[in-house]
Amino acid sequence: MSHRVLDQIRSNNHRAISRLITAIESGQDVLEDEFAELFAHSHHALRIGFTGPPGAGKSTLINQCIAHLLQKDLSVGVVAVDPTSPFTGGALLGDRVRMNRFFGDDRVFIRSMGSQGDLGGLAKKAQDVGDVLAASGKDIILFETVGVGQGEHDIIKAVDFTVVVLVPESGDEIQLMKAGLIELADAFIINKADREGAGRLTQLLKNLLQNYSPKRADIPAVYSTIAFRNEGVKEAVDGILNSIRLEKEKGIFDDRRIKRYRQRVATLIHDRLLNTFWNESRETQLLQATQSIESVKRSPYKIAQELLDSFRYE
Ligand SMILES: Nc1nc2c(ncn2[C@@H]2O[C@H](COP(=O)(O)OP(=O)(O)OP(=O)(O)O)[C@@H](O)[C@H]2O)c(=O)[nH]1
Ligand SMILES: [Mg+2]
Repeated sequence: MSHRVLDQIRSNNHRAISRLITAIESGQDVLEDEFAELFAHSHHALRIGFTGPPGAGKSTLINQCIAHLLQKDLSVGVVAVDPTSPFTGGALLGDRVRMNRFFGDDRVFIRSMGSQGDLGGLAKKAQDVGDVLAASGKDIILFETVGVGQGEHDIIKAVDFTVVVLVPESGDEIQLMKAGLIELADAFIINKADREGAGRLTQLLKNLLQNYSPKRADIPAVYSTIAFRNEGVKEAVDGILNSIRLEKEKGIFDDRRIKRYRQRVATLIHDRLLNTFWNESRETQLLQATQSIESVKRSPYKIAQELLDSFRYE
């Protein structure tokens, strides 16, 4: 990334943004000094994550949210992460079709990312992409991800505010608890309120949140929407922005950012150490030490220690 590219990003040149994101996606390391410069211009942006089961209406909701945010004179970047898709570069056709009404609008930049089998890497890349969009001047960065596994949770943990989207068919109380969604959510949206069971789920969730004593000061709000008819979405957007404003006043917002920054540094160290550790020589050493069924009768701790003994991080 040259200074010219940085200038282009900062002046919201969507082609340059797109190219840089492609570089990040393909695993090219963005040079640290230049990333630092870019990062310095990314702090103003609010990062909001939307997670929930497949087909809950996350993309439809985000699509409507964009319009409401634009009306508030807020520009928007969207990072739609699909861990199940190997495609990259906006190849999620469904998302594209639904969101392309903003095509050509320089206040909106939408990008889909696939996993290529590497979920851990995806979380890191999605955060970097969010920073690029923030540096381009976008006020709000929306992340969409299917909330099912750990890797997706890693993505959602990197945001300032997490919205969990549920639908009447998302299931019962126990499933909600199991999926860890209660701990994750800063707000809930019950979408598909036109469907049977939506009222019951909303009530169930509200009761659950009242009784469940999370280690947090305020209980997450529960909004009800019919995304494809744009019903309730404006109220949800207003409510969420208001919650964020209150969290800022109380210092909760900053605390969360600090915690997440710390986590990000720890993850980078974890990844780098592992990458440095597994060089060719250690991979060979492991293969040689485990060539026969006899050899794997030794304690695995011993092999691990031998490998570690040869490791000094420089
Ligand atoms: N009945 C009903 N259908 C809806 C509503 N909102 C969205 N849908 C439909 O639900 C389907 C899935 O919507 P998406 O927005 O693609 O859902 P998603 O959560 O982004 O899906 P994935 O990204 O595949 O996980 C689409 O056919 C939408 O038209 C709603 O409020 N009520
Ligand atoms: Mg979607």
